[in-house]
Amino acid sequence: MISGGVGAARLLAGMVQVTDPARIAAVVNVADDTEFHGLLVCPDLDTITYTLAGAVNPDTGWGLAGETWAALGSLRRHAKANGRADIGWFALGDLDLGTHLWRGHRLAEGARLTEVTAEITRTFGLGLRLLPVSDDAIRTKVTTHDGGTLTFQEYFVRAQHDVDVATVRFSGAIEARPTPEATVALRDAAVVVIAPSNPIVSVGPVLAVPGIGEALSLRRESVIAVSPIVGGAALKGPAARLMTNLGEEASVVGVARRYAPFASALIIDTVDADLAGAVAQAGMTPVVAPSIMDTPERAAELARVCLAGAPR
Ligand code: FO1
Repeated sequence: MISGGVGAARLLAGMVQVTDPARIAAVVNVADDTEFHGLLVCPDLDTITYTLAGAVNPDTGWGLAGETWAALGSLRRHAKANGRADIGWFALGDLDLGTHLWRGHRLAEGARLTEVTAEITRTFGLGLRLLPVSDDAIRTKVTTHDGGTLTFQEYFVRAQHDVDVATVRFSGAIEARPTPEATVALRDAAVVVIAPSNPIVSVGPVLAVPGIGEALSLRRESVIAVSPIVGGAALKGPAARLMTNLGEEASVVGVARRYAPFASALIIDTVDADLAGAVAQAGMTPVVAPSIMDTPERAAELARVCLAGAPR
């Protein structure tokens, strides 16, 4: 599954109910990743891990349930005393910090992000494979109309994505190489599912890695996508506003136009059934099915549609 954060985590939680987790590989976006205080934070990888482990903070969809904030409080005390409001705005909880300390330690030893991710999923007892699309650094950069450039987390968290975006680019994507594990997973999978993640800043950076977009186009008939846009809006996050900012239609039709080159079917929610014809016009086979995963059962049902729906 081509995966971002929360939407992918929900669908994967459905997938593991309907098929053997050992047969599932998630190829995950790494362009949200950001260095904080010398530690690499990987929000999409960690959100999926924590969600599938049943350990995610249910209120936020990221970080760990039952979190405490002692270390962050101490960091913010230093920042306040020394006039550094630019330090400490990204909330790292004490339990979550343990994950970043482990990852930072292992990366400093020379381990690949793919290896470290496998270790973290082992810690949390996950059965599926979580594969960063690349072990190289890819970083989403957003420019705003006043000419400012923001890292993804500055855009998403500090600005609360409440800004209009002029351009989105994935710094490092051109030079990045897909990992061997991700390449093999996308080659050998019976079906590739594009999760209901943000088409621009979650799916986009994965497909921007040289070789990934082409690999999907070659097997387009067995690639199926779940629209992250329902009734013209994103279920969570800035997808609709971003698409509009970039001149794309914030609808299932806009998603179909974006995904048609590398995916053959698009699952759209029942509220968008009247747009099925327009989705077909855009070059994708519409599959109408309930797409709002507000219960585990709904997630499992959508997972079944993905596994059955892909035209062979
Ligand atoms: N999202 C926020 O809105 N505020 C935060 O302080 C925050 C901290 C954070 C820490 C670790 C982590 O893995 C994710 C975190 N997120 C936070 C979510 C993060 O911005 C993700 O990039 C989004 O979920 C989009 O993928």
